[in-house]
Amino acid sequence: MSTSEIQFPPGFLWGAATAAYQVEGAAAEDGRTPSIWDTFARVPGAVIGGDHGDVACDHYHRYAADVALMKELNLGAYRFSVAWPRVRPDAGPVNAAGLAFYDRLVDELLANDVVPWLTLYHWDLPQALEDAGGWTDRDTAYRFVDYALSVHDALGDRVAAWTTLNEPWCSAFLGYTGGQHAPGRQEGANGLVAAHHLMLAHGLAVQELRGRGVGTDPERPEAGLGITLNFTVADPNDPADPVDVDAARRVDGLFNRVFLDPIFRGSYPADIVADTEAMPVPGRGSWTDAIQDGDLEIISSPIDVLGVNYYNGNAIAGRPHPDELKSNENETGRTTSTPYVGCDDVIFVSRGLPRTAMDWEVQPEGLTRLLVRLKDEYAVPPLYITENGAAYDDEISADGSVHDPDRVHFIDAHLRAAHDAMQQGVDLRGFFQWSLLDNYEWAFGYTKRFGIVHVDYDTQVRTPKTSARFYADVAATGRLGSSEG
Ligand code: GBH
Repeated sequence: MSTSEIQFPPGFLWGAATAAYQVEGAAAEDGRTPSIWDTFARVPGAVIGGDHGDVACDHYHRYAADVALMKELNLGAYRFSVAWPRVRPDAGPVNAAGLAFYDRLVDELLANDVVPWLTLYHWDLPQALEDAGGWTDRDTAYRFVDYALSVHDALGDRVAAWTTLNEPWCSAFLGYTGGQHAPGRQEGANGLVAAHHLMLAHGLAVQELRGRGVGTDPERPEAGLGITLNFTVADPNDPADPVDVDAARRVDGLFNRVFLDPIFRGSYPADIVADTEAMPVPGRGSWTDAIQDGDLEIISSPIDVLGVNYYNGNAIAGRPHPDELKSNENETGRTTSTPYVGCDDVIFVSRGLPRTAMDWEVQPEGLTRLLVRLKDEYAVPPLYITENGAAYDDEISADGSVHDPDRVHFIDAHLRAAHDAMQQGVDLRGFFQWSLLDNYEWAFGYTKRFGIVHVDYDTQVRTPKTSARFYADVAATGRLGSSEG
């Protein structure tokens, strides 16, 4: 296949992303208390190797060198998250020592001309709040706003880009329905209650931060309020088979539309409500009882940017496949449930595409279709790809370099797919690699390497991979070269 030369527009934002629990370490320092991930990582069988984030990439202590590396790689922006249990330990009063880390980080970024792109919540709920019910408790949404405002008090003068939540799908459905992620609860439709409270937290924070002027300064065009959602592209395995078509509809509804519709249309998707309304939920008649008057107005408060995380799509089949359904046991022997509420009959069918080390199919054209769909079906604000990337089994070679041609190819193909969408009228403003560094890959611990920079977890030495050099070049020029082959 030959490819042509591509030029991204001037001002396109090139960045890389991380998340607090995945890179910071310093788990008990300066007053930080446990989050649900500190707890979950210690549940036998929950995480491969029992890995936890106590040290991770030690970014808490090495942030200055890491920012220097970003600069060296020509990155224009760094997407990071703030750890709620540093800022409000045990969900209590503000902890100045914890906030001070982000103060130092933001100053270092600004001194190096790297735009700080701040996410308030990337899955590390204070354990104290989970003990009080977690995201299935409505009060957690109000506690999130208190926390968000304390972060804004400290950083609002210097940070322009504010993301409320990263991937509420994972928090709600891997956390409370499937049990693959913290807090590891497997409570069926209670995941929809968690999703609603996450959406409420988002909307309330948007209103409060907007009230403080976030996203209203014309001098800061990169500024704004947003949320990052993760998406899938759910294709029926056999488009002529109504069973597969219906399975794909349900997965699309429970992954994409259950967040897009309340945010951009002010309502939950009727088909998903109809499918799930009668399902039992602990302590409530229906998950929809969690929706109070006015909630959807709050949730649909206007935002300035939508962050898009895309990794892969799936071919979806709907008839029961008992053999495959048994495979809900993970590598560590802990049994989990499907995160798709009521979808025990649904399986993902291999299309024979190349796969990453996560076993996810590599499907760049899915990104084009996703972006065009967002433009066509929803009144979306400007889009940023806030995560895209791949894990591969990288190895340090004898000369100390890390050659990762598969990742270079992955990045190249997805940038071309994003550019295709722009040619079709999508207002895409930037792209963040997941991830800057190899890091703690949640239930997979340190076994999966997503970084464009290799991390040696014994020495904490960072080694930019071939893909980092490739991406640095794109970031400097906005250009992808032509190739034959
Ligand atoms: C993101 O989650 C996270 O924000 C980030 O912290 C994480 O490190 C990164 O991605 C890599 O995992 O059903 O086999 O088709 C992404 C989570 C990835 C969850 C794709 C659903 C579908 C896999 N999503 N996944 S499959």
